[in-house]
Amino acid sequence: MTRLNDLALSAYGRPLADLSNQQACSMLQDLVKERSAALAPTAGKRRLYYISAEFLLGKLLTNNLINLGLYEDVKAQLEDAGLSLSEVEECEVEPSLGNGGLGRLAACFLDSIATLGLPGDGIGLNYHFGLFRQKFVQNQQLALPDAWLGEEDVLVGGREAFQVPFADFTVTSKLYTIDVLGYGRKTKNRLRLFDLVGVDDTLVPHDSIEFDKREVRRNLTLFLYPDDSDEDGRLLRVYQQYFMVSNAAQLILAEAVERGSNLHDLADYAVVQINDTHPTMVIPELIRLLEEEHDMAFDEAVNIVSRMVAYTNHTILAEALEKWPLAFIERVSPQIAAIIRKLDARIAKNYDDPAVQIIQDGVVHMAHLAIHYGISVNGVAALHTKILEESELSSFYRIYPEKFNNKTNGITFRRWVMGCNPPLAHLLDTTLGSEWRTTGDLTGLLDHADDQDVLSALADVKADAKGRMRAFMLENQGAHIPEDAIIDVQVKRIHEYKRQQMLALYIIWKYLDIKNGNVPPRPITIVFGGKAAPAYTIAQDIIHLILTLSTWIANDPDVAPHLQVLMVENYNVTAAEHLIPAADISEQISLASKEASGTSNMKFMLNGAVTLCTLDGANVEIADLVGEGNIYTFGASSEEVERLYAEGSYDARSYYRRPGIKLLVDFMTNPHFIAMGSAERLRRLHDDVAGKDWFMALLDLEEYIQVKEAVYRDFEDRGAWARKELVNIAHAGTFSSDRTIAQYNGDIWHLG
Ligand code: 26V
Repeated sequence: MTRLNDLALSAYGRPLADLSNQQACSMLQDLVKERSAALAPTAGKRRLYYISAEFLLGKLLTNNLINLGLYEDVKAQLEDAGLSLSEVEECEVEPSLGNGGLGRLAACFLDSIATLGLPGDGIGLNYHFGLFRQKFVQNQQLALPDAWLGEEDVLVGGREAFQVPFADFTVTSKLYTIDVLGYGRKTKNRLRLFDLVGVDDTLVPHDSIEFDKREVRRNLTLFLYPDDSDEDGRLLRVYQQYFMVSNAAQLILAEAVERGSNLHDLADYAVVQINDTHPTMVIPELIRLLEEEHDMAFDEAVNIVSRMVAYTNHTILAEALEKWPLAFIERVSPQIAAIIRKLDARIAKNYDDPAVQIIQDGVVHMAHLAIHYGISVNGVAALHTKILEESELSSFYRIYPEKFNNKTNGITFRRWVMGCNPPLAHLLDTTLGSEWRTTGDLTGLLDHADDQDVLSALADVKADAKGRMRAFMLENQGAHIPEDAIIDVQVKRIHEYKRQQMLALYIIWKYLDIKNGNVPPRPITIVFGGKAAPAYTIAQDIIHLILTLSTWIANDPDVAPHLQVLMVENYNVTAAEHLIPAADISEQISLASKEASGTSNMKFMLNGAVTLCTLDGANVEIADLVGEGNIYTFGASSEEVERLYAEGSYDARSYYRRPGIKLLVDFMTNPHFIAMGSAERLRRLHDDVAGKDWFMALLDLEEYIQVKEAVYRDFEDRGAWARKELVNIAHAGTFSSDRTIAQYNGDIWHLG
């Protein structure tokens, strides 16, 4: 392996020990670039294109070093020189190209596709200001532009790529490439990020994410999910989507031809996985290109494209199922609108069920387009797929039962244990040997479930992770976490269905209980993290409630020593890597049927947290694997919830009136508490929970409180708890994204 000291001397004219962290960071990034430049692209006739509006990559350095097999050596050499890899990595800026679970899943998938040696690239957009950077001001979320690209482009080497024809003008795209390395592989894949030639960063002020939405020729790739609360914003999203898929389609065709396709056999050369509906217009765009630029007959083009596109559904929430007025698509690309009309007419001719039409009342249902003209529809956990088949998409399931399949999500072990928890990876090596690193199989741990040495080593690993997390929280936001605190974590986008408000109500209960003299045996630290969509008022209100509770409790000397509430500012992949290894309890408390899968649940489990959950998404599979006693479940079942919605019989008011519940909900508007925050926000949230509670937090609240108390009690039996931790880790292998990707390939892609 390269002597880093020699590298330092030649790059900076001084020894490694004298480099700043920033210099060491750029030097290592250059080393990774050089090594990956030497790798050949993964070969194969049939290539996968994974198109996604989001890729939530996280920092790349550690992951790349792990995959190149350089990690241990680099770490040791840095340490010998008095440097630390984790401090060096702090100098890397985390790319801001994703939003939540769907985007992080795409990043884990790229890692696994490369690791399995499969030929497959990601395709997305290079957003200059990404999602947004979250700041807390006066206990409220402030959304700022995240200028992650910095002064100079982090992504060098972009090349002019394609012309994208919009209705009124044509733009030129630029293509950036991030190499995607597989673990221990000699080949690489790529993430291809398209940008707009002429994009103008100066449209965005420093202190706000507002900009002129109509300047499409200059704003197209500024933000991921620009505000869509007005028509200009919604139109901009359609522009972005068409820009993304037109580039993708042009790239796919050019590369297929390069590999020898005559385009009549295109489906043998390319398969497209569309990550939720955002890339659905790739279907009409491929058809358009085959017709217009390659003189193919419409029917043949439709036939070919319908054999090469597969769709993954990530949510059943009605508001997240994309529907665009045909008139918008018409304004962006009349050719695409015309093709969609023709595709719709075929369906209307063959099927009279109104539920399966593509265009309904002038609105295009993107998922319907993807299902009719694709080879596969998959959900992301067993329960989710069942709900798609039996209710949400049942009309489609009746027509095309063979298209439906489940692919339970997974996470890459390179980032979510080797990268974020090296002491745990080391313990797994010494206990099991290192095969788990490639097989993902951790079940051998079960043989050690009663081995006191292993259990106590596991306790040390957790203590170590807590130390790193406490340092992170201190450095990042000046929070002091007690050394022996239980760490109880809920990190995910802020949404009513995920029910952060229910955990907030528990906190109020616990606060009052401690006030009444019931002091817990050790301090409890409850940590939230997550961003709220800027236009989603109630989610902003929930953040405000959490932050106000945090201040309120910190200011109460009776309670503060026993209960602490923290919210991580600007929760992102880097923060997750610090929090997850330290967690004792993983909060997965969505209203049953609403969380398609969840993936943080898998990351927590892999790092030895015990799950407190409803039977929703992949929690169901986790519960089946670890068995009773190693997980805590509560709440209404998904069938009960679906029945309540179907009957319209859930009555929040009747729960609110119960004295125990009313006390907690009304705390939000008690005059002292409200004086500390925004009366408008707290009253609105109060009235929403008490009067509507669309995601039924009050339905499950009493049982949640009871079960949560049992969890804290059980935590005090340290031996029994360590065993639960071990059993959870032992079963996490099922959730390796290598397993998920092998299934996608076996059932849908057939690459190679
Ligand atoms: C939908 C929309 C629609 C409104 C505008 C912005 C926007 C952005 C994203 C989406 C789709 C979100 C879907 C999503 O992230 N689903 C999550 O996917 C994870 C990976 O499959 C899964 O684990 C989570 O349960 C699911 O919520």
